[in-house]
Amino acid sequence: MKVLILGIDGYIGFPLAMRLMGEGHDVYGADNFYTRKRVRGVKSGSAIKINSMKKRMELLNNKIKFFYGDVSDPKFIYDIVKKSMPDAIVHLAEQRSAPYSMISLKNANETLVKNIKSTMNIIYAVKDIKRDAHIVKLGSMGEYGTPNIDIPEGFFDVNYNGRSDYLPFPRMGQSWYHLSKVDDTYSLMLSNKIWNLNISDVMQGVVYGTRTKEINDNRIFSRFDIDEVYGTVLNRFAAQSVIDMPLTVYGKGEQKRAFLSLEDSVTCLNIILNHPPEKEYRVYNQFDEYYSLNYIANKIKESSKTMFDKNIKIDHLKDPRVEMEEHYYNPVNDNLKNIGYRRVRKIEDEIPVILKDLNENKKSIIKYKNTIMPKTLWR
Ligand code: USQ
Repeated sequence: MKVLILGIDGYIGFPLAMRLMGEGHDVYGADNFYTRKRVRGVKSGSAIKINSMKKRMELLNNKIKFFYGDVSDPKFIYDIVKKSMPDAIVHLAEQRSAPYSMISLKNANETLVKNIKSTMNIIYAVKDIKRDAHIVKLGSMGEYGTPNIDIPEGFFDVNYNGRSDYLPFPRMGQSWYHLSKVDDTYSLMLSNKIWNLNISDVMQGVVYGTRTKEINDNRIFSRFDIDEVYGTVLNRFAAQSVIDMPLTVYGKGEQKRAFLSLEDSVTCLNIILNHPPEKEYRVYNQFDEYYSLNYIANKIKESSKTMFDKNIKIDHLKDPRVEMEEHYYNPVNDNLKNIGYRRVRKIEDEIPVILKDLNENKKSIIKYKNTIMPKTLWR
């Protein structure tokens, strides 16, 4: 299969490229190092040192064809789709931080414009150049918000005033970032309806971890963000514990979120690529399990005690976000299970691996320490 990965330099993009290459696919990738630049912009960096793209390509024996450019530029997308004529395009190239989108009007607009435009560019390039290509688009479990009912995969049966229909499940994103993903979802749905494009829309939970089965060599780590803007919760708690900082649980910590390891994320995307839809728009809720933030914080605390005999404190900070701190949460993830997904890494086994890797990178966590405490306020 010929696969074009947009955002190949990212946390998930690079490990996915290694997985696909290892399975004998022809991998093409695009990136403009937007995340590297934006993370530097908040005076942070990957807590685990990563190589330049040139070096990354060399380590992979220059088997990947890399295109430098911006996915929100239609000319660039048309050009690379023409050059690669892919069987599948994996779109991981959006602005991916909810806090970043909440900093100012400029950040909100940048997120909305960049994300919505990039998805539109891909839709049109596929329609015009390679209509049978499979678009695998990274959305977010956060598109659904936290409704007081079960969360299905994209659609549900509705009975209203004596009539019934099968309709998109309500989306209630809690940041401009999440709303940009909601917009993508509706654009993809429409593109399937009018042009029969093959779409897998992936509602992914919070990803954690330092390793996949390909990351067994210290030279090929993926990036690992810990700052308040780009770091996600479990990875941040792990980094905080390594430098003996209290864990920064926002609010009561009874917020529940869907999680999966980096290995499981790459595994799921690979399975989805191997199951292209036939002129269908399919939604996958991509996660392994859901947990409360208190549960995650306690797991990190326990592992720090067992591994390093530390007594890490758990702080409950006033929540900088506007979100429910206690709520019902019950999403399903049957669609992935139905095409063969089974959890690869258990959270209990993965946390000690993360702590060990981060402990070896303690100096760099200390270097970025000032970027850890939350400053971005939703209110
Ligand atoms: N949180 C803390 N302490 C922290 C950081 C976060 O308690 O130090 C809490 C947040 O308030 C939130 C939860 O942890 O309730 C998750 O926050 P997060 O920063 O890990 O994740 P989020 O902002 O939701 O976004 C991340 C990715 C995004 C992806 C999303 C999946 O950045 O790209 O779409 O996870 S989901 O959360 O399912 O929407």
